[in-house]
Amino acid sequence: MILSCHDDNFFMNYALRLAARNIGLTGKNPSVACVLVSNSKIVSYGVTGRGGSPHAEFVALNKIKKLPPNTVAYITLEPCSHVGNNPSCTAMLIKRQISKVVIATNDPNPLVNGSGIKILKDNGVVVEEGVNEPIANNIVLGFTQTIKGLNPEVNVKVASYQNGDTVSVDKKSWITNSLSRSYGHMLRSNHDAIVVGVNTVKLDNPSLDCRLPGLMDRSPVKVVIDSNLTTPMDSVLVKNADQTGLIIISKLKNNKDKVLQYEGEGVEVICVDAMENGFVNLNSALKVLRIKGLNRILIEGGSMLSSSFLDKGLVNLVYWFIANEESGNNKLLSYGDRYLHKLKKESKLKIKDSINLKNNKLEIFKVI
Ligand code: AOF
Ligand code: ZN
Repeated sequence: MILSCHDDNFFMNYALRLAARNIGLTGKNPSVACVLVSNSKIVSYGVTGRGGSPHAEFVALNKIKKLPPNTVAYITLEPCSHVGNNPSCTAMLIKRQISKVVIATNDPNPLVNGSGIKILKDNGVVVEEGVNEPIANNIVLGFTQTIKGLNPEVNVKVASYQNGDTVSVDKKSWITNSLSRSYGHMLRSNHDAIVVGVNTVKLDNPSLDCRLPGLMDRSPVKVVIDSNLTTPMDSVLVKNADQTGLIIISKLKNNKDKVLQYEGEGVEVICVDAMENGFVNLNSALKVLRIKGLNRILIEGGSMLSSSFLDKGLVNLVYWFIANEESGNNKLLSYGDRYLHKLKKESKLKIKDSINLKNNKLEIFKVI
């Protein structure tokens, strides 16, 4: 049976939703999903596993011993054609006599890059490309950037009062509601690393964990940008470093004793070069994170650090949570706060999505 175009969209959408579930869980490998369909019915499905193995196609094909004739595979990324840590998915699809493969987007990995599609076609498999491609591209954006040697995907999280004043880092009590905070934790779960500045550690002493029920094991690596190595030894991040991982990125300096002290607590200290203003070079920091296989980075503050990343043109998306409270009008905005507002005013932040979170709102902006 030949499935219609309508079916292609439907099943690919289902596959894309599955792939989205494992974002932040698959290491430097992208999260991919494969849905096997026969007679308009799903007969199996798979998503890339934790740490990037097994591949989605392997999971889907291994769940079912005998495939019905004319099975169609809906795959969110072109199947791999090489043997790496995992066997070639293209070879597996051919061996299992899949009749048609519908693909959302091509694999930018130079080891694949169209060869998966070519091999399938050469072996008589019908291939349909580009179905719901923009959604798939968003899911694999961090991977696409890093495989090309570019910086990881960098997203910034900000919270502000209704009148636009950004929540200052010294504000201990929450102004956003619990739904906004849950969404914030969900963002933590689908990024590979959370980055904060050392001042946020000193003022808030955060744990930066994902505390959503069922997703607690998805807490990403924590990173502190700390030019002068002053992260407090008794901070929650340092105390938990052994279990949850902590990287401190500092500028080049001879402070071996301090480094050894942090390392004794299970912290990894990495030194990079400094910018003219004496702070850590953020481009170099991102390069270090890319080399460590961290493809999606969430900047959680403070506003100075976020605005520095924005100023250098390093940010992909801004997640802006808006509370239902007004701030007092005597609040002075920090430089970082003012910079964020300036970008918004100058239309450098293009609205991509707006989500209602009870009496709060989340606006997602693409940085242009
Ligand atoms: C797929 N299905 O689920 C994923 C793919 O070292 P390996 O063997 O794991 O290969 C890694 C590459 O495979 C990765 O860079 C990307 O090109 C592709 N990812 N391919 O067929 C999957 N995650
Ligand atoms: Zn594969």
